[in-house]
Amino acid sequence: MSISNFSRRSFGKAMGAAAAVSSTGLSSAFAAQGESATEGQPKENYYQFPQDFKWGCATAAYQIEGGAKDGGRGPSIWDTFSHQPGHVYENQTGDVADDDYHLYKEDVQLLKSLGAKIYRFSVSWPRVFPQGTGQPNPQGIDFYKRLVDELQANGIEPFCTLFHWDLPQALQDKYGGWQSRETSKAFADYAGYVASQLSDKVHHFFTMNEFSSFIDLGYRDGRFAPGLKLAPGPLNQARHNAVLAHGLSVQAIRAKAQAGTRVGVAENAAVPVPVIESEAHIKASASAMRELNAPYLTVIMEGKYTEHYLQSAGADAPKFTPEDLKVISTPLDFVGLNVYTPVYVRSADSPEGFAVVKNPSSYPHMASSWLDVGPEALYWSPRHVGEIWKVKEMYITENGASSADVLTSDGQVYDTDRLMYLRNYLKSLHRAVTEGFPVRGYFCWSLMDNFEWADGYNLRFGLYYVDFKTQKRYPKLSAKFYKELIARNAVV
Ligand code: GBH
Repeated sequence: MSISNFSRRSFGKAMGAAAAVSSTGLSSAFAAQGESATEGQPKENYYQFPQDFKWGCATAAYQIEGGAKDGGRGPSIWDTFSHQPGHVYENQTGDVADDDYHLYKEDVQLLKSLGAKIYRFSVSWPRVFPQGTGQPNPQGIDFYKRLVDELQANGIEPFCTLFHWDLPQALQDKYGGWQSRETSKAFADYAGYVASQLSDKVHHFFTMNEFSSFIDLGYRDGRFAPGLKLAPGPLNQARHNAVLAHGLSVQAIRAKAQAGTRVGVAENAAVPVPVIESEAHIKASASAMRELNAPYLTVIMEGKYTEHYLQSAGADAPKFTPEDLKVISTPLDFVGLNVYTPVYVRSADSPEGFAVVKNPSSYPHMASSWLDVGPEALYWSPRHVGEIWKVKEMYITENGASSADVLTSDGQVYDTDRLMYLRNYLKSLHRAVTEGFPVRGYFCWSLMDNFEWADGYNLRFGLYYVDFKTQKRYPKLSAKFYKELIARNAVV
């Protein structure tokens, strides 16, 4: 769209108050008060971040790599699941995705062009161990070594996630995947191996991404791979095996990696936002934080399942030993938080002291129907984690939005809704950082459009638009926004 397509009125709006007042002849009145010095210029950066704050992007292996059969890669449960009809939008698969397995150098240039200083990618377990265990595949680990070298050569610090849902199919077949603690042990071996191979250059590892997504959606609702609908007992055991795998892998990474390697987790903890910022509702939201995350982040942080979780599970509670709980709560160097949407909470007279407030049907959401817009989530997530568990280092490991992006004939994407989303969420993050909650960096989800799990290629989360027929990438308006934001280290 060119400027001439704007009406005079919308142009004024787009340019902000400074242009609007000058067009109505009021600027001289403001000039008398000494306020015209920045007319037509960006105002000072009110939402300035600390100097050492790091900005970057996140992706995940199965969502971008493609190369499903290249370099000796074995099948993952997502290959199997997406190839069975009826699971993914239009039966699409990650066979090719963004073809990043071949185009990774080009994709590193996309990061560089944004000015990104950090990049969070994930390693495909079946690329490195095609059968999940046993002999590593040298070609598999070599791909990640080349990626890490390329990032380093371009001044981008790699942050590595070890599990973003692409479990080797062999472990699903042999053990029922996360239904067995054999898978937990296999994960620790794999994690230790990758850390031994990459920790000369990768100093930050995330064990797992979003327990509730791959367990609750994969083993309870059947919407994600492996598509199971387990009863509550086996489901709670799978949850336990997943956090146990996390803990075992923290220990394996520390045992096998170079000294100084830092380890954390990347979790989409439910984010209770108090309906009103009054004492009663804030206290309720803090209780909700512990209870709504009981099987995952709470047990990792506290080394205990909450009474309420165990009681309400009754006979279906997971079976575990005291030693398990110690392993699960092995101290971490940092916590990664994936933040998309809030859970509104109010105080209540119930024993737990809180109630979840369901949003009305008019509540606004992004292109993904689940993605309710609630910028405060990016304030309350680090605040709860900082206040309740005294975590000393945090990263926002994912935050971003889907939009019904349209590529114009001249190669532009005007994703104003994504800008609206990011701008407001980042103002909330700024508030958290300003109040001293130790968030050290932010990874936007995602660098580029990719395989959005059950939604296939139908929903786009990228800063870069991808034409999946040609594999050409185009910077959206949001990429330009993010670049400006990174350059000024402030919300713009
Ligand atoms: C993240 O999950 C993932 O880590 C990332 O891979 C993904 O691309 C990104 O979000 C965007 O979705 O279909 O109604 O059952 C965010 C948490 C959990 C939100 C699963 C969507 C499915 C809702 N997601 N959930 S539904």
